[in-house]
Amino acid sequence: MTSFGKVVEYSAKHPKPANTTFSYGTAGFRTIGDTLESTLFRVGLLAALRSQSKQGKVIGVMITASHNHERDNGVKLVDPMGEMLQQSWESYCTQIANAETDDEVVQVLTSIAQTENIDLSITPRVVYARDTRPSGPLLQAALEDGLAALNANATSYGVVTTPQLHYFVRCLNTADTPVAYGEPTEAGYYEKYGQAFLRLVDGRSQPSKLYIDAANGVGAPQVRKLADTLKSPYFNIEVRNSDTETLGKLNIDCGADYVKSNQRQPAGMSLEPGSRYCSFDGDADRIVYYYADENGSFRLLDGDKIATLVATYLRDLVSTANIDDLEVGVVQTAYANGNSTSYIKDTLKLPTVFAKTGVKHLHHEAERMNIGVYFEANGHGTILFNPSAVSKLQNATPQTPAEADAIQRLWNLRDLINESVGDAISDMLLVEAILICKGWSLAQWDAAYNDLPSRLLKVVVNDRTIFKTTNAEQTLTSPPELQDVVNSLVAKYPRGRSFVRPSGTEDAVRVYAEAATRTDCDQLAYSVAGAVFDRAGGRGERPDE
Ligand code: G16
Repeated sequence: MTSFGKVVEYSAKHPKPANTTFSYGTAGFRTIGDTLESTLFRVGLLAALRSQSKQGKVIGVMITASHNHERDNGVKLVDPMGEMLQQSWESYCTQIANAETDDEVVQVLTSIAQTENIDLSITPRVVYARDTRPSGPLLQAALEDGLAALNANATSYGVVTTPQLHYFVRCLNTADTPVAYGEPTEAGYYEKYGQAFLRLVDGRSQPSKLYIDAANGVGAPQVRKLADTLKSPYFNIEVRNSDTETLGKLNIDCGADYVKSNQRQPAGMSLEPGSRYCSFDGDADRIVYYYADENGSFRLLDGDKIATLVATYLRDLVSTANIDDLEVGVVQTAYANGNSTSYIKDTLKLPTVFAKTGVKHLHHEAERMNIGVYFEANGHGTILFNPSAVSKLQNATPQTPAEADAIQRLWNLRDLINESVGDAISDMLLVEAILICKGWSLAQWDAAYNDLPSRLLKVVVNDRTIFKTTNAEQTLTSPPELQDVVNSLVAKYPRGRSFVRPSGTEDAVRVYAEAATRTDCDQLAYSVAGAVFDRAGGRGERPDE
């Protein structure tokens, strides 16, 4: 097929490493950066084909390994509305990445084009960006070869956060339509979210300084640009862990994943009672808050706490707005603290559902709700207003100034959040706006409910693909009998809960446990991790308290 005429020649420059299998997982491809050159080239080809399958809509490609170690890298595709790649195409990604020869690459492309009935005369349009990782430039060059091989109209956004790239894709594809999302530029991004924030907090008391741990990643320069754009006392920040130049610092002893997993402050931050802190991860799509209480103890406000804060605020606005049948719901994963779920159901009286780990799964569940709040406990999430909610807001006829104000606030909130994907910067503005409007400190936010003690552990095993799960990843179906062992361990502890699942982003198995006391929780977590290690091919050090 002539459309693929240049592919073999270009592909020869990016041979696939022998004896390596790639898989498009929770967040795209993710592994050691140096092994990904052929994959990036091929993702370029696939992005072009995906654009043609969408009649030339713009497709995004983000080169990042987010919270992972600096030596890792990864890539994911972004669909036209800024959402994650449609699931049915994930297997095409895996297929093309694993083609053993250049000719096989062409065969896979040809087969996809036929199966999807793609018009190859359409000019593909693709935009791409990367985070600050050292392997980024080389991988970007491989991607550019893939795009060139299919004559794509390709534009680089340079080094930006993952959610910024999602935003640009949505803006480009909605430009000049009734659902235009914004200006597809960095300045447009800061303007849209920044102005919505200022509209929400106008006239309220100014907050104290917010210390931001940027994980030595791309979030550091980007959040500073936001501050420069806003120039507002409502956005009074100091950025720490902002060294994106020195090798070996990204995500090390800092960042949202470190803070959430270790339940302690990052390096470079000593906590003063009364002060306010938050951490982004390496590509700024996750955020967690924290503070020291009056005894100096570390207190974490993770994705569950953000979800409950946001859901409470939205529920109250919706109630004041007095719009019939406008409902707020919450989507969580198995990692959600049991007490957060009880709080949502029993105190807030809001519906909540569970989805598998991975924002794409939560996003789809949230789309079914009028106003869907979704957050993973690790701080990855956002809010979605579905078309029915938007039309209810448009048709609302407020009878009182309070109703009119609540409706206006709901519009402003919608403008403040990145509806394409979880976004640390826009989520931070959201949390800040709600806290400013309520006049709350972090301790007042934290007081809504107490987390059950929880622990997240990693176990390295010989082959994590033998781990299979069901029931929103809360139950193992393989290896055989391991779930029975987990069940018998859980049964020993009051309010005990534990599950085991293979990571989609790291070569490890994750073990989550919670229980009524810290001691019980840790015992449960380590005994489950030990059982995984002993019975399912543990490698390296056995997990031990
Ligand atoms: C990615 C996904 C998240 C997921 C996380 C951990 O985050 O986007 O939805 O929670 O990986 O996944 P796993 O436990 O399967 O490794 P990020 O921030 O690394 O892109």
